[in-house]
Amino acid sequence: ATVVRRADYTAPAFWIDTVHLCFDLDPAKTRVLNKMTLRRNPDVPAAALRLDGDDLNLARVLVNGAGTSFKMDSGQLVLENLPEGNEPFALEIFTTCAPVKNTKLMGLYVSNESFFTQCEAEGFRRITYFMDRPDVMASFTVTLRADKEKYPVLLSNGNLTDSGDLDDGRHFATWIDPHKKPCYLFALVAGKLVCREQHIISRSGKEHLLQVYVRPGDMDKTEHAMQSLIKSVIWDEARFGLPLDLERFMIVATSDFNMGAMENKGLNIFNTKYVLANQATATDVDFANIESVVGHEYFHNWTGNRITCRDWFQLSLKEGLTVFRDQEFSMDLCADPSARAVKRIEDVRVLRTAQFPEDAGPMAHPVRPDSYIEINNFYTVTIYEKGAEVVRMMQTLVGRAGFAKGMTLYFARHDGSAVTCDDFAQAVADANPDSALAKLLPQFKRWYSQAGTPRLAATATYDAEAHTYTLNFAQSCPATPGQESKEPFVIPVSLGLIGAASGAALPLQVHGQSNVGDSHLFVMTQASESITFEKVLEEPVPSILRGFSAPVVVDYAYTDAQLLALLANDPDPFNRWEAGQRLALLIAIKYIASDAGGSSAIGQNDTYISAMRAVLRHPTLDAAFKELVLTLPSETYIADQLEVIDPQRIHAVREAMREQLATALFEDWQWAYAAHSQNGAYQPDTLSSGRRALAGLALNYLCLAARSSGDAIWPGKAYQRFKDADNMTDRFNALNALVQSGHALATPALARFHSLFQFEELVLDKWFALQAGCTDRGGQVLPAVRQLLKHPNFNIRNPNRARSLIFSYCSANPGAFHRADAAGYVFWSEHVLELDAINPQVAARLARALDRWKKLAEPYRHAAQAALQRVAAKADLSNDVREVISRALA
Ligand code: HT7
Ligand code: ZN
Repeated sequence: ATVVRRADYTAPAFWIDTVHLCFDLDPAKTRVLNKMTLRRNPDVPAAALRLDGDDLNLARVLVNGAGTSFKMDSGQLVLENLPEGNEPFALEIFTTCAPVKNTKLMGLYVSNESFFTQCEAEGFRRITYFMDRPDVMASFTVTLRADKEKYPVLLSNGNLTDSGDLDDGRHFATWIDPHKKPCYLFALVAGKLVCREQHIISRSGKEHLLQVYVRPGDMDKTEHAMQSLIKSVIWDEARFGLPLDLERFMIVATSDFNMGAMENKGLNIFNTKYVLANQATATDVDFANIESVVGHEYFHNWTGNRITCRDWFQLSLKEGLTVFRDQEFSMDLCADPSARAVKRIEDVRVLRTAQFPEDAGPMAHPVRPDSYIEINNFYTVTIYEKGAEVVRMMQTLVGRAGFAKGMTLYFARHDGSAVTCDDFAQAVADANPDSALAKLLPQFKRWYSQAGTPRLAATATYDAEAHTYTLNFAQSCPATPGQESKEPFVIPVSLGLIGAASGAALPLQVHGQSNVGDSHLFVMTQASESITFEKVLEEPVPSILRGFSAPVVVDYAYTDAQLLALLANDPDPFNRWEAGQRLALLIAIKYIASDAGGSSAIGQNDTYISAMRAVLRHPTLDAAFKELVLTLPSETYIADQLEVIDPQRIHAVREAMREQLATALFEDWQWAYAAHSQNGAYQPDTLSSGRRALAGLALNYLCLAARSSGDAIWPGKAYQRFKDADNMTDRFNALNALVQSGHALATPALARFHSLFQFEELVLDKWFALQAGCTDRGGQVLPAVRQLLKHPNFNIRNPNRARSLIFSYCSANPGAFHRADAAGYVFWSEHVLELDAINPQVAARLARALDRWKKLAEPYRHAAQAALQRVAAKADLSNDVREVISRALA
């Protein structure tokens, strides 16, 4: 396998100005005629033209209409005898491919008898020979021809300029994209689809046609996606002055898709999971995800499409920035500051449970990686979520208005080109010359080049006589593969102080500074640094890293009393939630350490329980926030805090803590359920979804408590709720409560759920995922999963279904997966190999389930290593899986 290195980048030897593609669509043999005009790039030394190709049958190559010599080299079509000079020349290439055999879902493939494409990152080469790299931008004209009855809808990027009937029941459509684009943004769709459409007039007075295409039968699930799209258009124009630059913007849903969605210019292709929703089939979380993914893809139209990446090492240029934009979009749509904070907490939870472990494991890489074997393996939480945090820190350092100015300068400088992460950071800094970002730019950019999660160790001293309070910080960053030592980062630390006794937010007076507020941004640049606050009249508790102002771990030896003070009083909702999580973590870690391998009995934890009761019963905190505070840190997050991971021990302690919360707060949960379960007509807004989330958590705890007491009332109520609910959120929460508490009523409820929704693919995914992710009591989950593999609704070729069963078990259910008998790992290795033969991208994601095997306690560690070695021993592994497994074993 070849290693691709960022340092080896060279500009292309040729430019492709225009591309005219003509497709004769046929599932078994699609013909592709590719007519291009090219010219030599005068800025680089003359070289042969190398065109990428993969799984194509080449029939003809003509240069300026005449046959030419060519050779094949490592899958590339190499043309050496091309016209000299800088004049454009015509190149015509005729190939065929077999979409129906394309199980990788990259390039042109068939799903439910329709044609779809996926070209990012390197799928276009599976459609035709091309310079498949993002810095080659061309004008595309596309003609599609297909059987009219089977494929009545023919779509591609841009504007429809011609269409009509052909002989033999076939028809055609020609699309011209007015914008130059890299080939990874090319798309076509052909099939039996219906669409919801809406005309909108944008701020500038231009009219646009918005369309959402789905399979017939799914029209009643398209309203929310359309509304999300309209909101996205309005938001990007209002917040960043970025208008829709197309007459027509289309979204098409397919149920076979490797990722969430794809931002092809004017023709976004989506996984159905992120389009289809109505109250009967989708949960509040689904509704929220759809809004944010529709926003994300739409926002790519500027950050990604108008300005794209010079090479794939710059992937976070578009992904980190666009995640940041979709996070801001969701926050700006929130009705109040509390809902904004809830969204921020949810985003940080994803970062800490998925990205922090990645940054500490064998796949750790910088936000701008230096090398890769398979680019598909680098669509990671580091590129996306950590990348978004890096952009967020820039905004913190230049302010919201300053950041908007930075965006404006970025577009003024680079619109229509393919650029680097450096170009983006430079634009934001140059637009804010007096900012801390501008002054610290070279050091700030270490966030792009150094992998690993920095740790910020804090200590404090209070001088009660001088009324000064000093916080000392020391930063460090662990070694990561290929990076032994790290230079200090620029860390924006948002700080506050809370009176330990009064609970009041203390005014912050920093020596030598005139402004006094109750929050202060301390920009740390050295390995160790201090800050002193003056006129501190009472002993404070530090509120460090408010709003999670940097993607770091804060080590401060908080006492329980300090955490309780923050939980009760911190005006920063993020740190208020964080205090509750720290309290729970302290308890979990104490019991995990106290008796490795022994009983899971835990002590009283009265203070914690009372604090949780106070939050639950709090008169003004909102329901969504309470739900987050009362949810214990995940097993994965707890594991990430430990040097050695005993997954069974972690599971047992966390379950014991859940049972304790369930029984000790039984009456409070009853109250919470009653107070939050009537919500009137269903609306997926943040307020009512927060109420449903809290009612769902309450029901979960009530059924869990019933398990210990033997009481049948709450399981009975949950079953009733499950049957009567008028929306999927309440119905699924009730089902979840029965399944997770292991109550006998779970069996009929699951059967009923299946029969109600057997024709709803996305709901069946939930049904599979719930069973595979269920709390293990005595090892029943793996046999159930194996049984479900044989279910008539299971299909390993469909990524959503594979994820719902296999991934939910291997990657999202540590208590069931890490078995002392190694059977979970055997299951994992079998399915990595099976999937690799079908869809390497999906297989490589599954392969990552054992990333952290070196931290496992015995007997898990050896068993996991053996499973990895079994996979590694397979001779014809894909590059995708080989890269993940080799890094894990290195
Ligand atoms: N930019 C899109 C990436 C994507 C993708 C990458 C590899 C293989 C399949 C894929 N589907 C979509 C998604 C996004 O970030 O918006
Ligand atoms: Zn994206």
